[in-house]
Amino acid sequence: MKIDLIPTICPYCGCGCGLNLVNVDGEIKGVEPWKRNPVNEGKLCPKGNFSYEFINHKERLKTPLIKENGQFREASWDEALNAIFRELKKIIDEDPDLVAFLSSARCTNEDNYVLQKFARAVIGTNNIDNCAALCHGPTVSGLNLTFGSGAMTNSIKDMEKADCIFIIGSNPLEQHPLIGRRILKAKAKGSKIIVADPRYTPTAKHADLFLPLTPGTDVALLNSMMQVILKEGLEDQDFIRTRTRDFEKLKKVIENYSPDSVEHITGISAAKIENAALIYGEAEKSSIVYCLGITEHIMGMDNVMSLANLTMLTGNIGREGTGLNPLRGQNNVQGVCDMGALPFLYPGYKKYVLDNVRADTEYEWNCGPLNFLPGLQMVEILEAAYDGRMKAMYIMGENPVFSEPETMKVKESLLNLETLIVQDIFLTETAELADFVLPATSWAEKNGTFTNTERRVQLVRKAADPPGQAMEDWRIFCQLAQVMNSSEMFPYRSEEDIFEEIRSITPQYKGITYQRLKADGMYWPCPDEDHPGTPILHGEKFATPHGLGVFKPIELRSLPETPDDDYPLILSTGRIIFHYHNSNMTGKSKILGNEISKSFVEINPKDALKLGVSNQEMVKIITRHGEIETKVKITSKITHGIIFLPIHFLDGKPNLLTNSKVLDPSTKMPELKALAAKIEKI
Ligand SMILES: Nc1nc2c(c(=O)[nH]1)N[C@H]1C(S)=C(S)[C@@H](COP(=O)(O)OP(=O)(O)OC[C@H]3O[C@@H](n4cnc5c(=O)[nH]c(N)nc54)[C@H](O)[C@@H]3O)O[C@H]1N2
Ligand SMILES: Nc1nc2c(c(=O)[nH]1)N[C@H]1C(S)=C(S)[C@@H](COP(=O)(O)OP(=O)(O)OC[C@H]3O[C@@H](n4cnc5c(=O)[nH]c(N)nc54)[C@H](O)[C@@H]3O)O[C@H]1N2
Ligand code: SF4
Ligand SMILES: [Mo]
Repeated sequence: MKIDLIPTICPYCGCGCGLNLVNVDGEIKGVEPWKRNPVNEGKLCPKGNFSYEFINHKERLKTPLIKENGQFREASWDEALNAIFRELKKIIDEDPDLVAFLSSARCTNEDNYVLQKFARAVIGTNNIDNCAALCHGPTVSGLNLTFGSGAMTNSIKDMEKADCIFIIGSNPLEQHPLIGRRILKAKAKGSKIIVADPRYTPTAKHADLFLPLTPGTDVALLNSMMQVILKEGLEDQDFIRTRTRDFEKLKKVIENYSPDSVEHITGISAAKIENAALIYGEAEKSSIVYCLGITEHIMGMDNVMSLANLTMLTGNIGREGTGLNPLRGQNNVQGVCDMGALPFLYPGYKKYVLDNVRADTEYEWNCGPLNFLPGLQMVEILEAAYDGRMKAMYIMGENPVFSEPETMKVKESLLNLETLIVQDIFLTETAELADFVLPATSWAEKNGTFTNTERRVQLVRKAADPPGQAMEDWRIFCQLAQVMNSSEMFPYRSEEDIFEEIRSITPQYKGITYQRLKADGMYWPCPDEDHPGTPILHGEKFATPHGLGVFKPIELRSLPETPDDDYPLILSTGRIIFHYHNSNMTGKSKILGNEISKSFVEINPKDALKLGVSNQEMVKIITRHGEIETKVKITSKITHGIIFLPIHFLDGKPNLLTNSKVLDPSTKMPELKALAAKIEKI
């Protein structure tokens, strides 16, 4: 028996925990701790512990598939890639912007870099987006306007140094468990924990102060906390004067948000708001942690900028133990954005509307003139497909049928395309609609890098051979480029070759090499090979063009739907610890499945009594957009008037209930955390 331990990175959440895959006689059989990995110090959450179980699953895609007369048949790579080329060629000849790409936060930096280069240089379109659009899009836009950069400002380890951690719209004990562990370590050292969430989550249990706020009212809470901070003289006047601008504009707006006046809006007593402001404002080092409870609203960007205001008002940025920390969701969602798999930006967030940026890239890539027309965002791509303005989509490692709002409309949009190509490791609900399905290697079968939520770039290492003919994502694009007579632009022999090109055109990655990553990974920005990397951002100046942080006066906007007589409840959708998105990977683990594998809805006992429903009873959840059936779970952990549906289960698909028509105008974020709903007995 031959046993190998291969150190690599967990394929699920943005914590980016290190683990060892155990290869026994050529097959992955388990996971062992990687004790010196600086992110997780050998500890893993249940998903990481059982992350190996789906790798050898019999449902893995093993050969390319071509749909004929509504049925898939197996095909060789040669046949599939040539057929894809013929289909795409017809469309590109008409207009390259009739083709769109979805890139993947589950894939490596190398995969994503090659996808966006293929889309831009071979196809000729900027229609490239990824799931960040449904996740931290408001973070990227909101922090760009205030700080000049949309990334987490401090490191995970650094949280242990905070005197106060304010967790708002985030449940790290379940969704980022190894960050949750750091928060508990900070608490053990004396840090005060504040949690603002409509649910008494496993994270909230550890709070010194819990604020059970009404969904969508965060701006009122934050403005009011800022009013108290100013009244008590807890603002950092030096910081405001030397490091920021537009403070007067902020001051004017927050005057209208006294704790008394927002009590009935937020559902939190004035005394608690004052207490939260004092704890956050008086601490020497206060850190903010936030996630989708802040961003996944149509006013998500307002929420983000309001948090940036609070951070700057108290000077809690640029130092150890402070900062504004959006916990990025997917294992490589930071990286997919860094790689420029975005409709408006090139690798390194370079603005391609600038002629010199395009000219430099044309030189680097040795390609003809690059398209300067702005690309479409994810929801716009689907809308265009629905209206017949998009003819082909190439989807790598995304499952929009499950994850985008309004499932039925998403399906119609995809079916409306002339050509749909899906590259995945399983035949997902999206892949089932495709004309071509291409089998990719999973994280365990590829080399490359992931960039975790704290901007740490880490090596992913191949631990086994892929099943059947499955191929690395980047290699599939190289082969397609060869069929399309563009192979000279993709001369890569290895992932390291691709990384060398990434660092030559992505300033943040310039000083990072595979060699340097071998120890503990490295934080970007890293401008040269002697630079140690940057765990804390905005130390001396912000990343805005003038170097100053910008205060944004934010007024509370109301949700697109508020409860009324017909739909008296607020429906929130979210996550639990054991499963990941539609469970297509975690659901293949027997052990995680034993924990839970069926849909349920959390209801407060008072609401249950009023509705006359009992525990475990099947009910209908109905919104103005659709309905599903699921099982009742009565719990006092959820606030009266709110119901919570986990997004993970195929027997209770969350996006049959959501709406894609009302979006935030600038970030195109739909409302995923607060919809008017009712519950009916069946
Ligand atoms: N186990 C597990 N972990 C995951 C994932 C997974 O599927 N499963 N997915 C990963 C991904 S992609 C992401 S983006 C992250 C998401 O991580 P989180 O954002 O932490 O997860 P959610 O459960 O979606 O929502 C977080 C919290 O926001 C609260 N909330 C809802 N509305 C509001 C509001 O208006 N205001 C406030 N203050 N709070 C509100 C909810 O009650 C919930 O507790 O998790 C990552 N980690
Ligand atoms: N109602 C509601 N909807 C939501 C949310 C919510 O809270 N509520 N959350 C939103 C958020 S935050 C997110 S991030 C999105 C997630 O939405 P998606 O990104 O669509 O979700 P995933 O299931 O992570 O999709 C990833 C796909 O990649 C495949 N895959 C995994 N590894 C590889 C690989 O190496 N190569 C290839 N080619 N494929 C691979 C998986 O099999 C899977 O099908 O969902 C969003 N949708
Ligand atoms: S915390 Fe996230 S990265 Fe770490 S083991 Fe769990 S799912 Fe994997
Ligand atoms: Mo996400």
